[in-house]
Amino acid sequence: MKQVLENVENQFEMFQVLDESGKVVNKDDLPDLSDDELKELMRRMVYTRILDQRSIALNRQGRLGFYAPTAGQEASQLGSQFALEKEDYILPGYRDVPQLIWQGLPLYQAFLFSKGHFHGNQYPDELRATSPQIIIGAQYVQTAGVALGLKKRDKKNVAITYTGDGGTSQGDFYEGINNAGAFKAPAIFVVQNNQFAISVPVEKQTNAKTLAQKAIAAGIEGIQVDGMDVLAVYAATKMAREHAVDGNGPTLIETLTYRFGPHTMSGDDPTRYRTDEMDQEWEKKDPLVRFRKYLESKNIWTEEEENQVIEDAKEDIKKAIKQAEQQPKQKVTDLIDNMYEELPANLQEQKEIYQAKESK
Ligand SMILES: Cc1ncc(C[n+]2csc(CCOP(=O)(O)OP(=O)(O)O)c2C)c(N)n1
Ligand SMILES: [Mg+2]
Repeated sequence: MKQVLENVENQFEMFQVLDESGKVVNKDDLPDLSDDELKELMRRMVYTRILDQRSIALNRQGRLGFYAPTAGQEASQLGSQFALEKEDYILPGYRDVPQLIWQGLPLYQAFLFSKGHFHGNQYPDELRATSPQIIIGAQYVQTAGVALGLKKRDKKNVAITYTGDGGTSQGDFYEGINNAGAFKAPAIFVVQNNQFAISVPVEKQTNAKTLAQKAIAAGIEGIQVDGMDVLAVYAATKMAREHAVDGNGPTLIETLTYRFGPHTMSGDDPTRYRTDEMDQEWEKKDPLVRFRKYLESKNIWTEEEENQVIEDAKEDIKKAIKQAEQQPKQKVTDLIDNMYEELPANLQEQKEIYQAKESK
């Protein structure tokens, strides 16, 4: 019995393309991306790092509401999103706003989501996504359903979802991967293993040596990927996407990553549950540093280009937060209208009371 488990666990070696110094360690799986595409990936990672820094500052100024920091997880988030097609579906968790933005969510709406304004969840028609899920793991079940729908409609598209290491302990996680496996639905289940569920380390979360191996019980593909290596995450997601649209069913991708900041801006203190050594060890794996080194070795990325991206990001953010702040405040009647297609009589009565107040 012990041998069976060991045999399984030994299969889940971390998949990597670039090492920490930006050198290609796996030529066979180096993705076929043009120089322009490589630069676009870098641009998105730099932009998203700035967005994270500015979002934290705006939150502290009281200009944003709920915010879950993303620095450190850019390769996991953007490498996987870069492998998607426009008509693929994203079912994100609360930390996955960057994927939505790069799939087409206007920045000012991302800010409105943070502020708890309903317009932050009214997505453009061409953006196929649900709004960030707060209930841990719930999006995994929904993804099985969306993917099955795509299959039944003969679409050559996938539904991709994201949860964290903590999310893999939820019943919804197992229900989602099992159901999608049973129906060979075109789903991609990403687990961003950032080592902690708020303050709980992954070693206390599960006795499983990897989270990727949880795929075995569902009879689906599973792979553990270096989540600080954007090319590895891209390559794994691209493979999973092809596998799914070819009718072979879902893949579980565990990305090994780290959040450099706190869990959210609501007040946890990472120094109470993480050591400086651990932070430093992961900072050496910073996905931006590694990819920058790779691009510099190919002579396709300069400091000037990076500074330009930073300036552009700051400018966009300034405009977007202004636009978000100009959005009319939400009213009680907006809440009622957004919740109900047909109003029960008691709410109709209440709505009229509020309408009268709001029109004053
Ligand atoms: C069903 C449910 N239980 C508990 C919570 C409270 N909660 C919010 S975030 C979180 C930790 C999640 O950790 P992980 O899945 O590793 O994701 P990460 O935040 O690290 O990206 C918990 C327990 C919740 N939102 N939903
Ligand atoms: Mg986590």
